[in-house]
Amino acid sequence: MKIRTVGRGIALISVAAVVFAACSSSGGSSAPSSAASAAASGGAAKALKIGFLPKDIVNTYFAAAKLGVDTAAKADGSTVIQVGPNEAKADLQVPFIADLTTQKVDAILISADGKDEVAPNLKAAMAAGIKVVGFDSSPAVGAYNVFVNQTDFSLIGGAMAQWACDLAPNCTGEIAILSATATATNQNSWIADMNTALKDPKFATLKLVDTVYGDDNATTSTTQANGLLTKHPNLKVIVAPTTVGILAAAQVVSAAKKQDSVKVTGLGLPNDMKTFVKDGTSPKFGLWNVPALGQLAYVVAAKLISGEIKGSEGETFTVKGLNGDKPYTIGKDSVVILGPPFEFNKDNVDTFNF
Ligand code: RAM
Repeated sequence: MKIRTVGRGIALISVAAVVFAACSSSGGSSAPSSAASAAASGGAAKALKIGFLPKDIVNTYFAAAKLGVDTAAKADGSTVIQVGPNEAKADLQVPFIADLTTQKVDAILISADGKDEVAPNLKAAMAAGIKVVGFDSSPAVGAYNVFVNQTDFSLIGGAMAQWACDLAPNCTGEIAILSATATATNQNSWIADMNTALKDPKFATLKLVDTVYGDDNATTSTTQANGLLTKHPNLKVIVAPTTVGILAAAQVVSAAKKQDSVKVTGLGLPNDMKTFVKDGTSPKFGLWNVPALGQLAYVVAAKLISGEIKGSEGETFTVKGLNGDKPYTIGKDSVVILGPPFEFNKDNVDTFNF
């Protein structure tokens, strides 16, 4: 393990190929303890009308992302209109895209429930002159101007394999995945990368016995977590690459007082998971700076609207307060990466507030 110190403390922890930032103030994304410090605007010349379309409007993860959008938009005098379904279903997102197009918003910020289902309507919005910025979960390539990815996908897959290894006794035994919806682009990429990572001989003693879907619904995720415990009595770790799934799994394991034999890891909101870090259910898990993700998505939209960027590979731009004020570069398929994610544990979880 390599530990590098930058900013105000231990910042970059490299575990094999996995780089996770803990408490970094100068890593890929700044680490404010609240959205308030994610204040840089898009520098828009005029007040903008921005449509914000999350996977669903119930999930608090998207409320955290919207904090960053709102803060940056406010600095520009822009308006943010949140619309979206009550359930994370792609077909339910489609009418909202059509509606935002009719409203002639300047940009749509979308986390897609399914990359292909939303593509025709997003393309129609783009044809009508609306800038489309995907964030969090990507629409199909060609159905957005820029996709703001929270972090390099393979970092998450590798990290989840490593956390499962760290939490299973002697890196040995059965593990299972509790995901979001079966069509989610982001979760599917992370799961694919985790499966690849698990082929490393160092994880040979871990056995992935199941992958189930809780649809980013608290009740379904709870049912699925209970189902995993019943179906796999020797299960050692539940890996949930979703803030809804990890919370449900942690609640189930903790309520059953099974945390000595089953651990929960994956991607979670620190505010949701503090209790479960402390009671031993989830000693480590990860995420990125969610308000900063929303902020970056807004700023990218504002820069597309002003013409400062076109969304082409190789373009660079800076956002005050993010990426250590260093330039972001638009990559292949018009993807911009926020920065390295954070690993949370008992030593740092209380310093985060989202
Ligand atoms: C859930 C959503 C979101 C994902 C996080 C980690 O809130 O599925 O898309 O990025 O988990």
